Amino acid sequence: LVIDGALRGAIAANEFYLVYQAITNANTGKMTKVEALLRWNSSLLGPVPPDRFIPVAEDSGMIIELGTWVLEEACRQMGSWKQSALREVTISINVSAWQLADPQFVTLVSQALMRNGLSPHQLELELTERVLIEDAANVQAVLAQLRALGVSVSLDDFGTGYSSLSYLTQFHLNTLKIDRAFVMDIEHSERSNSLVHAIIAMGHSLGLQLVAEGVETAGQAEILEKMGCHYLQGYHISRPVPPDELLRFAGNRV
Ligand code: G
Ligand code: G
Ligand code: NA
Ligand code: MN
Repeated sequence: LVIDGALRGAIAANEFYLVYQAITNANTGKMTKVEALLRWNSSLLGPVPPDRFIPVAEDSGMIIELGTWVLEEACRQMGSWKQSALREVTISINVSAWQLADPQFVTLVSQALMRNGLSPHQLELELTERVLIEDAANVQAVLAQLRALGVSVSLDDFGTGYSSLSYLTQFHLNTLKIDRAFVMDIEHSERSNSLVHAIIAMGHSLGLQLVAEGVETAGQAEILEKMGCHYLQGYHISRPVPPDELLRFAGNRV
């Protein structure tokens, strides 16, 4: 309730900002994508983590407005990187179920791209498995429209929660993001190691790109690269950082 009240007006008061986490090519180490992650510094509550305010924004419907702000801000930032070392990266943003159900969604995406002079190939949308089951028929239609537009779609936190392998054939996805819960133990647990290996093999045979999340050690990165995982994301590579820090990091990585 307190969060809900504080959320109202927080966009207008400029209390939100985005941080960016590098996603690197596992073979070359080059930064090919960045994930935009939302942060809120509330004037009333101080910093509130997204795990706490996103569900509240979803319950109140405010996530539509907030998600639109994220989309617009990420595209604006991307646009500002045109002459920089980051000009070729793809930006990945998180999208919640409500946004996908909004009849305006595809229009909002295409307008944000156009307004900022971006190619649709520079944008990737991250969906969770929960998004896919909410209204499967509509989601399929929206994903088809996004695909026609040239925007990529990735399935976030793969393997947790609502996991069903039928999603992989039912929905047209470009990328699977292997949840960090599996990546965490690959060095020490034979079972986690086998599971990640199997997910990567399955992704390959379905023509999907694979991103490992939560890569925290050089050992994990090496195992994942040997397994054929295409991209790595996690504290071992970089924490989520503000735009200026990302630019500095890109200087060494692009
Ligand atoms: O950045 P952090 O690891 O604290 O994020 C926690 C959770 O909040 C993650 O599940 C992440 O996907 C989600 N999240 C972060 N930014 C956004 C956003 O812009 N939109 C939505 N819908 N979720 C986000
Ligand atoms: O659900 P989603 O995958 O979007 O969540 C991303 C969240 O994971 C971000 O909030 C980010 O801060 C966090 N994160 C990113 N890399 C790592 C990592 O290597 N270890 C841990 N523990 N968390 C990470
Ligand atoms: Na994500
Ligand atoms: Mn994830």
